[in-house]
Amino acid sequence: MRLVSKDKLQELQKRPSTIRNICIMAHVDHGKTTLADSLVASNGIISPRLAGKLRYMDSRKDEQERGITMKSSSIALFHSLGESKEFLINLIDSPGHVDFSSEVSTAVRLCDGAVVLVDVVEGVCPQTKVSMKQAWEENIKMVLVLNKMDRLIVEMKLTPLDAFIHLTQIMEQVNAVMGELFASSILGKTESAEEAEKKNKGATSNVYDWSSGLEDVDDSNLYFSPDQGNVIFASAVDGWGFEVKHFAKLFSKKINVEESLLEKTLWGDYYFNSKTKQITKGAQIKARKPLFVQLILESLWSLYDTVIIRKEKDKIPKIAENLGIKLSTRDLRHTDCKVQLQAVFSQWLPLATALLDIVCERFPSPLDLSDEKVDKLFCVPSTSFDNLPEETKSLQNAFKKCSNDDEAPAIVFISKMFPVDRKNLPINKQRPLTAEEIAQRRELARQRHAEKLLSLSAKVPDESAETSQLVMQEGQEDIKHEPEVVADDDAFIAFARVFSGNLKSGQQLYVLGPKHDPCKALEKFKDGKEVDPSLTLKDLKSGQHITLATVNELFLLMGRELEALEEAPAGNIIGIGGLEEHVLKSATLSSSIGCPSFRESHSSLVGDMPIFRVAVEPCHPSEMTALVRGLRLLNQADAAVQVLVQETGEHVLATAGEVHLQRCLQDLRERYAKIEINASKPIVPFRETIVLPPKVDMVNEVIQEQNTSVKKAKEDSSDDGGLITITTPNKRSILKIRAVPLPEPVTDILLSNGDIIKAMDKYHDRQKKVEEEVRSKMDKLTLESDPHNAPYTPTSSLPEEMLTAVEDLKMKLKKEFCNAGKSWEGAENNIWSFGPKRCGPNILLNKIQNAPNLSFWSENEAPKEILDPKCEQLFNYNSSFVNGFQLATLAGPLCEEPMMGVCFVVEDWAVLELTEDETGESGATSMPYGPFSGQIMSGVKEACRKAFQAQPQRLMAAMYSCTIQVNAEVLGKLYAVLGRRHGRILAGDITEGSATFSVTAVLPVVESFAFASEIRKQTSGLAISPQLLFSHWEVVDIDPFWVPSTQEEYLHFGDKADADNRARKYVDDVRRRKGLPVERKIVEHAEKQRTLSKNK
Ligand SMILES: Nc1nc2c(ncn2[C@@H]2O[C@H](COP(=O)(O)OP(=O)(O)OP(=O)(O)O)[C@@H](O)[C@H]2O)c(=O)[nH]1
Ligand SMILES: [Mg+2]
Repeated sequence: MRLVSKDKLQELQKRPSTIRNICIMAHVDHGKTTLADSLVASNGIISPRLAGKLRYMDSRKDEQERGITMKSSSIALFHSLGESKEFLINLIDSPGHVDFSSEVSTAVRLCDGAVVLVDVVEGVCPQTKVSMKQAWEENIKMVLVLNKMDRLIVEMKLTPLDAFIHLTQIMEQVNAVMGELFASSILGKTESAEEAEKKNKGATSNVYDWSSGLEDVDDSNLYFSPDQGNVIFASAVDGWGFEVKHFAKLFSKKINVEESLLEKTLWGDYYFNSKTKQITKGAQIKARKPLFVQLILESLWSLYDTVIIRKEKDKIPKIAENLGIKLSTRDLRHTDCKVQLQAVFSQWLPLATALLDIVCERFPSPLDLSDEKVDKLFCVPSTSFDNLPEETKSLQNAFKKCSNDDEAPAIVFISKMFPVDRKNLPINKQRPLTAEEIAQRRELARQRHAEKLLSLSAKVPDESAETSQLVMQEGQEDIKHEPEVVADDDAFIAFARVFSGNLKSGQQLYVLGPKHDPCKALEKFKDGKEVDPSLTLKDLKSGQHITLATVNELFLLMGRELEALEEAPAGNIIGIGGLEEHVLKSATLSSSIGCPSFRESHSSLVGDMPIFRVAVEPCHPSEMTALVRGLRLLNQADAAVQVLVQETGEHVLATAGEVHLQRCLQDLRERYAKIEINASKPIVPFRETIVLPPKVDMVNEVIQEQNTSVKKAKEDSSDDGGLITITTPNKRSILKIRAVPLPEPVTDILLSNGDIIKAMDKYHDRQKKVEEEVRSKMDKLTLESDPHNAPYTPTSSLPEEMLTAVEDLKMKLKKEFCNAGKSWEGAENNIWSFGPKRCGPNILLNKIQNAPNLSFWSENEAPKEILDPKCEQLFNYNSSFVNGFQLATLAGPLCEEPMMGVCFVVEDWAVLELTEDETGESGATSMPYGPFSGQIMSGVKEACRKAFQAQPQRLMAAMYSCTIQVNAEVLGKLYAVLGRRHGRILAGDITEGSATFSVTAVLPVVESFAFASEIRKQTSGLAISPQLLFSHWEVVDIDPFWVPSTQEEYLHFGDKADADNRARKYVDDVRRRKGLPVERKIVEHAEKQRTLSKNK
């Protein structure tokens, strides 16, 4: 029975100062949902007996079956502090599995506080760190819950003192993470501040300030410590939790020490000196029991010992009396000792009270958003705050005020869209019947029954068969009706937080897409133009991000249930229905178009890159439209899914990992498309690269001769160093290209700075267009003037921030090129282009003598005086050349996968004078080879591919990293599984105080299918399912074309080298999938066939 009515909650919704929006975050299986159960039970929504077993927030069937949470969901709870202070708590339970980390970011976005859970046995795990980082980046406060304390007693059988030491270690681990976060953010800030200062000063001073800025910052409130009141010790499954404050109160009278003193000393190296009756420091040195052990842990241990381990039931009433609690006779008689334990704890140390007290006391209300957070949310990427339009600035003030007046501007952020079965919407749900109605119905039913009986007895038996048929028919009709209900069965509800204003149903608001920019929008609509209210998402053209929508349905989120609301005041987390047509995944709603669009916080997420792809198709080709519709819905419902249609027409589903993929496919089959679907084998991306010629062969012998693959390519037009010379078919252009592997750090820099390069490239493009426009206008004005000498000034220079970013990137590249050796020195100035897609990790390097300024960095400069007519030609064909390079890097020769870490050095390029005929501009009739620019493009592409093939080629595989907790007994088996899958173990340490090892390893993504289940099988479940996180690209160090060539290799592998070549296998698999020719010997032992053919 619910203890708090909807009306009460609605009343509380109107008082922002007593609202708390919080989320629970942790590594997978650390007990978030179990903890949420306790809180939900405290409101009477579920029975306290079921708390911890029901996992109420896991509403999906597969969540219950698998035992992991897959989505974040919210519930509104009531809590009162003391008698008078009443609070509304919007609690979000988030998933811990790495595949669903995007769901965590949608949760954090809406919250002001985070409860971080740590399993005291497993300690800080990778996702713990990730969630803490997310909370830190969103500037929200954290409280730590050390969960599963019962495992220390029952499973690990530690003594109270050992447990205390273990707990201090866990606290250290958690605080180390906090320290790291703090240091990195402070260093980041001081760095940018220093740069700004340097600029202001004009970099005149040569004195460098070596202090990092860390020394001056106060970090005393940063760390978790029980005496600060931000740590709770708990066992969610047994429903208990406490902070040290609770025990300080309890014991201050008993041992006659002031409560405040006890609060500060209960945790730490203090002990109670029974002689002096004082608390003294130095428990460890004097080998005394710390207070925490003596006063707290020992009582817990003895309770567990009596009830669970020794099962001394008769002692329970005594214990209850000592603790001052009353147990019902039902609990006392219960045969399950766990139930008895929970009954004791639920009164002695109720978890919900402990946690919700802290939440209400420590977390800020929506009125106290930190300035930093407001600034961050309001920041528009390309503009600093001062340059924002007035309208936006005034909105920011409203945002800070969080006013729920009807006049206040409405600002709502939608962080995700989630599907709800229409049948479960409040409108479609049956409302509970009143007593009168029930009586009425009963009467009606009775009458019907009586009539039926009468008619049956009056009729002959064969007629009764007829009636039963009739009944059948009626039944069938019912079934026929059903699919109609199912046809549009899912409604998408927006998961949203109202930041300002009072949202009412029927209100009309602007829906601002994620790419909306208030500056541009205000400019566009300044002359009184209005947004067309009939526009929906699918009508929007590129560059348009605003639609107008009416908010029709507002919901109170209650975990599995939704309840209709008439209004939603500022500060609340709510659901909004009826926005399917307007919001794809996330959006901002506002009453003004001057409101910036709150950005997704995906960039900083690990594991968010959808690396796991499959192609899907319907089993029956006629159901294609259902599939497409289903994919569209899935895309809307899940922030981490990408749906792509490839050039081949395949529909590709990109997901975060195997578990996520399975969930998506299941959703697609059962919910969105409702058809049978075939999914291909997972498509794993590869990269192609080249390496320096290896010094040793496959059996670790030093190689004397040249590498085999080089020999093969030499038949083509290359010299010793792999320099390729290509002439275009019309013999007018000659180019010489060599491929060299890029130094690894340079590739890394390019990978991590792709966005800067892309932004700069886009900027170039735009500049070029402007330039051309200006020039064409000028041409019209002064027909005689030489276009190249036209006085043209660039319209605007690079934006300030981009300029520094680009300078920074250039400096980094310079440093790494310098480190890479003499041959690379100064290479950063000769970069012509990056590829593929103009921002990838490959470089086109310009080493042409007397070349015009064919450089990536200076493209934005106005046309220079070109001295040499020969060079002018080159300048004209610049883009063809670059495009050829882009094509080559997009699909390498091994298996048409993108290249990575390759540098193409253009050593020479000449274009001979062309007659007008040959340029192709005068009509292509006289041209046997097509337009010249096309010839150059394909020439460059071919040259790049050949140059690539002239070097030792390698495949690069995407790698997952994972940490696996495994019992020492089965460690060997785990290593065997990893070995079979070509994984590499990075570290394997025993976890202090337990028999578990924590193994960190990397594993190729392509070898990772069903990894978790294999590990579970092999280790009889003694290893905890690993979390696979994309980590990096790694060269598979085997030549895909390797054949034995040295004596030793023949000895070792035999002349056929039957042993599988892993790289070759990957290459062939990809080629087969893409329909490319695969070289394969079909006939292995052909002796017999040969004799046969001789006879012919
Ligand atoms: N011994 C013990 N087990 C616990 C405790 N809390 C949770 N568990 C168990 O841990 C398992 C996982 O609990 P969940 O609450 O589903 O964990 P979660 O953090 O929500 O997991 P995800 O949502 O999948 O990340 C369940 O089997 C719980 O019974 C605890 O305090 N003590
Ligand atoms: Mg969960």
